[in-house]
Amino acid sequence: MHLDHPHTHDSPSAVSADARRPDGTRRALRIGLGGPVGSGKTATVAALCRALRDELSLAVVTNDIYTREDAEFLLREAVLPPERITAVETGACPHTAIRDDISANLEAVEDLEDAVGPLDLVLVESGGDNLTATFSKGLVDAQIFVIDVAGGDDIPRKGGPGVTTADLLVVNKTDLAPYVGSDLARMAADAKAQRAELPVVLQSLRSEDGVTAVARWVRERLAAWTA
Ligand SMILES: Nc1nc2c(ncn2[C@@H]2O[C@H](COP(=O)(O)OP(=O)(O)OP(=O)(O)O)[C@@H](O)[C@H]2O)c(=O)[nH]1
Ligand SMILES: [Mg+2]
Repeated sequence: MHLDHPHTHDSPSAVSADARRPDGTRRALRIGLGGPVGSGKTATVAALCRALRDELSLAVVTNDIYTREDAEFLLREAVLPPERITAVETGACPHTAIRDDISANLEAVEDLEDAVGPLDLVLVESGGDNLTATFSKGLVDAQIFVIDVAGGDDIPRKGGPGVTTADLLVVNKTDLAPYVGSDLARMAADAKAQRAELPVVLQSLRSEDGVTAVARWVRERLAAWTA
């Protein structure tokens, strides 16, 4: 049981305190991707890298509990040059490393900026977790919560801070809906009811559109960040 997390009620929309590096230059926009195990976080990160790497300077931090599996996947897929991909091995519940003790992740982000910067964007993927997992606003400026249709079409209705307060909710693997009996219209309606004006994207990375809508949202965030 985790009953004592002091940061659970941080507003994920709030911007990290230190928007500038010690030398006064603006640091990269940091976007976190969280969500349940296997929902498609790494696949979304890979697709975002492919969509944005020619127009932006970007890097990725992955979190796994016991391995570097996700970083190794991104390296194998060559979505970015290897020096732009770093793994954090959390050794504990993933949310601990993105919300409670963010030091290893912050260090990873700052080391990347030092090594290959200046960067426009750093994507931080959380290890797969549960519906309560959110990022500390001290680590990321905006967060995407990724769920998928195969996890059950009642997930948006079940709520939790990821579903209700993430800056963007992604309902992934819509191509699988017919096979698992998920009602996409209901998922979209439930998500809207939980999130009021906050955006929701339904996507299939197996479709032609792929990550287009999420990439557009990232570009908008970046434009606001650099404005
Ligand atoms: N059919 C289908 N499969 C997908 C889609 N997106 C991801 N997958 C597959 O789903 C599986 C899990 O995807 P990952 O990206 O590894 O999921 P993850 O959320 O990073 O998983 P963890 O980091 O282990 O929590 C992989 O086999 C992906 O190829 C999609 O849109 N449609
Ligand atoms: Mg992953």
